[in-house]
Amino acid sequence: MDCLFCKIISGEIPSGKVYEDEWVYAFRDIAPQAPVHILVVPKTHIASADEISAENAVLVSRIFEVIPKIAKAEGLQNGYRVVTNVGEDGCQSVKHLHFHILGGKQLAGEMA
Ligand code: DGP
Repeated sequence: MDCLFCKIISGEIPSGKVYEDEWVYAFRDIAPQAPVHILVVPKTHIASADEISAENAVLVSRIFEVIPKIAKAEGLQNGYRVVTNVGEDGCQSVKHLHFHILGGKQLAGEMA
């Protein structure tokens, strides 16, 4: 499968890794939209949040266990935003489920 984030997870493409365990990989976004902009992904390929099912939902749970740890390590004690884009209308550019952690400044109040 020709998936950019699968290649990042495998190390074929370098990334600024901030966290890794058996199920989850997290790395700095190449085009940060906030002082802290990290992508958190399941190591297993899931195309988007639209593909979350009873069979793979445990991976999403693992991701959401990791997110507060990353936020703490990045000093986001004043808050942050977690975003996942889905499909064309959602402006998803990489078809591997990923959650953006955005923080390090007062974020915009509007989300769309
Ligand atoms: P989205 O638009 O939600 O699919 O977000 C994809 C994000 O992936 C976007 O913010 C930029 C980031 N990105 C794209 N290519 C690379 C890459 O090669 N390395 C890293 N670290 N991030 C990338």
